[in-house]
Amino acid sequence: MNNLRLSKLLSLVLRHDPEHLGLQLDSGGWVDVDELLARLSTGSGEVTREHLEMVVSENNKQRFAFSGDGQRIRANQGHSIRVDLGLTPQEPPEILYHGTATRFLDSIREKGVIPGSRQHVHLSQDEPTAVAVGRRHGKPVVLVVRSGEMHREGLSFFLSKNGVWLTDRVARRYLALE
Ligand code: HQG
Repeated sequence: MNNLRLSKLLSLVLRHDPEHLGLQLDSGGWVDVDELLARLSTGSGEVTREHLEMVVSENNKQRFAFSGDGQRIRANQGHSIRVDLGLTPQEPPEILYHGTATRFLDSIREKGVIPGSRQHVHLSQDEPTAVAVGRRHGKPVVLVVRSGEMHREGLSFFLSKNGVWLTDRVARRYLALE
């Protein structure tokens, strides 16, 4: 299996559909590495621990992490399955960015930014990252989020291990929109 295919399969299984490989995530989103390797190795050839470690360490967005003892693995963020990542709420920067596509703007004006199928709304620390996130859905547009104000009003923010800011939703009034 090539690296990209393995990485995409890990995203699917560790964020959305562990059943795809007959696995289950624990409450923290972890799966046993040996079990994962066994399931990955049934189809088109063996996946070794070394291969998995390489794909995890070289992943361009650091999407996955091993537990401290190396026996378990999970996705750092992006889940649609309900998991508790055990992240501690953090004070966000005054401004964060949400990259989206222009075709969603009308609906966002109405409802604010909502998590869709994922557990959280994903926010970026810088505009170029947000543009790249938005481009996945169409013509990109970057929304400026008044995260500092949200935080002062009691809303929680979490910073994933790979640098993505997460929050439950962003109400219309915290967005700089025309
Ligand atoms: C949009 C990638 C209509 C929202 C990225 C987004 C990220 C609304 C889409 C991570 C809406 C959901 C997540 C509303 C929000 N009406 N559309 N009221 N509120 N939306 O893929 O943020 O490469 O679930 O703007 O880098 O694009 O997978 O979320 O366009 O970190 O690791 O609904 O996925 O990471 O799309 O991306 P997504 P996202 P990975």
